[in-house]
Amino acid sequence: MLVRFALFAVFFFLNFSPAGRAAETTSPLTLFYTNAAVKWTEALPVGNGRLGAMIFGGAQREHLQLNEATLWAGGPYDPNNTNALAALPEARKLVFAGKYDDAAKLIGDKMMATPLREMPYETLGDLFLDFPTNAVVENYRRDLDLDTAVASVSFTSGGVHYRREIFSSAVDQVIVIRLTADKPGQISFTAGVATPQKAGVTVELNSRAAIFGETNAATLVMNGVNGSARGIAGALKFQARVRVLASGGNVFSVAARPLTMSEGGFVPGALPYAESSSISVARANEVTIFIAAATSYKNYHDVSGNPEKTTGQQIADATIRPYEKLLHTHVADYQKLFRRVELNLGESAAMQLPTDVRIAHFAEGNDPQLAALYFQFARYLLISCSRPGGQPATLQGLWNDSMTPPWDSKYTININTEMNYWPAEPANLGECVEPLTQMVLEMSATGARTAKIQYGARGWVAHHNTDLWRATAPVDGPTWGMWPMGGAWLLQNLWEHYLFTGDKNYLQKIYPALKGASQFFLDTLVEEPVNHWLVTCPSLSPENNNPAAEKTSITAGPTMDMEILRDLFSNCIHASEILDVDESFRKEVAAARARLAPLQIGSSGQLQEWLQDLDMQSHDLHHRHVSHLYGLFPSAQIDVNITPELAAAAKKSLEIRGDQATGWATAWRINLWARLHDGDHAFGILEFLLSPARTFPDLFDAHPPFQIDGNFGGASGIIEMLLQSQNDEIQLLPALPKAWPNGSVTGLRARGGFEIAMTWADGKLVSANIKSLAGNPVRLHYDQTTKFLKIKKGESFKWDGR
Ligand code: FUC
Repeated sequence: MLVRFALFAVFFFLNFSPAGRAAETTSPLTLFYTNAAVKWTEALPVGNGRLGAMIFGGAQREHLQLNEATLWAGGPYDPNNTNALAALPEARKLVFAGKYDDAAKLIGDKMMATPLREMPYETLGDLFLDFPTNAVVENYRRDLDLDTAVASVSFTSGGVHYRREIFSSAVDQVIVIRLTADKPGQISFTAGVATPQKAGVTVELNSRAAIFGETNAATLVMNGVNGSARGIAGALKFQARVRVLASGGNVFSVAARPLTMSEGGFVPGALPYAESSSISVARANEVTIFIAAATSYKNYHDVSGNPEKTTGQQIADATIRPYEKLLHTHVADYQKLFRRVELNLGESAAMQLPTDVRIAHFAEGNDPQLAALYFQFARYLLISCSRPGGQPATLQGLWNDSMTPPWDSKYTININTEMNYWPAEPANLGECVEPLTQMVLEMSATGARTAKIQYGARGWVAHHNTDLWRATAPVDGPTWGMWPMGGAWLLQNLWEHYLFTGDKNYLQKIYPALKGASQFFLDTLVEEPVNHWLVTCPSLSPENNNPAAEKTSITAGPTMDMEILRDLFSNCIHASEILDVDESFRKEVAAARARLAPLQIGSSGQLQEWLQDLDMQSHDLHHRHVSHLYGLFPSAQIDVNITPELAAAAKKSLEIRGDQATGWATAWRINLWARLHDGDHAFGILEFLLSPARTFPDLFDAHPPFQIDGNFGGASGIIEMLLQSQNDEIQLLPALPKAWPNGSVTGLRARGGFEIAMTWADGKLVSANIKSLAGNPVRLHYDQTTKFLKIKKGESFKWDGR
């Protein structure tokens, strides 16, 4: 097999490889391209959880589009609508009378947030490096190494081989760009920054900084204020610093003196930045560029930070460290997280092709490794956009080039933000959930105001969106916003963190939020008139119009709400037992749980999405959201073994909905089919997700437009095909598709505190290693065999599945 592969590789390079490709070998963990990015979705992302860049990699013009995770529009604000509470009884009456459109009108008039929309996440701006050459570029390659989190660009031009390395260090909190050439005195360029923000750029010259011998330095300093949006004034200031440190040659500010041609300068064309605030480097041997950025954001109600001090310090600290040291600490820090999981789904010659070509051909079926790369890319993205102390992954993670991005690149919490974190625990990146935990705890404070002002209720509530300022009131319009379940769903992600780790301190920390959310529903659930079940009202089944209405989604007690509430109440009860608190409250919660509307199977054998059997009259049978199937995944209330009738109904609903939808919705379907133990069906959907229709050349998910949830949901789907651990049972290879007959994985996590490694061949388990991290008992299942085990904490059990 190996020999065959090697032969093919040689053949490939001789016959198809553009000049020089053979020079660099492509590891299984590398994305690579033979052209510079033209579009943003061809550029490659780096990030340290806070500071991100999209790298275009042009030979004549390098372009880094930059982001800082707290640079959003607006400032602390209170969107709650004081008219809502008075309108609530009437809204409920109209819903229960079946006058959904009238209810929606009333809700739209009286209950929506002011402003009606939340604040967008914004770009920081762009760094351009313009190189004075028109020489022919050969041997061009740009790549992103997921094993080191370093992007690089290399090419030959005018007889010189040039190389750039770029990474965003979480240790040093700067982006580092290293430019080298294989001959001395060959690096000349002009560096400038541009931004759509209200900002000014100045240059600080530090001539002869002389830190590493013959060194010159200068710094671009961009100071600005964030945007205002929807009537909320920008309350943040920000600063970005770009320090250019050259070894050999000279560094000038163009403002001080323009470069002459003989100094390696050139007459720039239309530069996207002000020439008066750019830096030129002439004839350097090598150059290191440091980028730091910060805003005055401290938290959702405090914007008194000092970005100038922060960036100044970060740049000063980074500059005195040799490049090799910066690189080494970055790689070591990143690999602590990244290297926990290895996945091998099989290899083929297609691995040697550029990534964009592989995406175009994935459906042909000879590139199983691309699925492994896609999985590891999601892990790379999560490590790069969600680090402790920072902000959670937005709709675009950390990467956004606009002031008005799609859906504001904020947090849509009726699926998208939750999906972002689906792979976090099983893919052994539990630490990356910390920003989400912090956000939810903050929302439990802002959401308490919404609960009180808009519902007259205790506890807290959040609707279908939130932003940097932790807004929790219903936004956008009744059809999208009038959904009180966003906070409760997010709590399920936090609960999962507890299930995977068994960390009681963590449980203690999130318990008040669990309790507060439960209190809100104890105060606001109402009895529906037909069966006298307790239901949410008004509410909706996310973004799917109510078939009994003309054109609104407004309804009472949609299935998803009941499912989320069953989880919330159960988790709250369970937590209060573990922590031994709130005994009488626990009973109240249990009583309410018993009265929730049950799951119902409709006349077409489908799982009902609404209280009434309306699915087949849907305005959109193939709607992207599959909200009522929450019970099957991410929840486990519906289970092929425990509740087979409901699982069959969920399957029917899935068949009706179809396989292909927007990026995230396609990814959700993969997870659902894996939970139905149909690996081949799941794989067929993965083929669509990994096609150019749903994956951009840089492997970013295409809703379209770019939305990162599909990357994370897709990775989660791949895990669900290999390993499941719901309902107290670890299932090995529960949905292995025929397309992956041979493979192995190490480092996956299972609920209850286990770490799993597996090898399989010819579609059958060869061996599994189950390491216990918490000493909990476990039920282990493969194929037809179940084993009950008690593995001591820290010890492992090896199994061949028989
Ligand atoms: C939800 C989805 C859309 C989109 C948006 C960000 O509203 O229905 O498809 O993903 O979030």
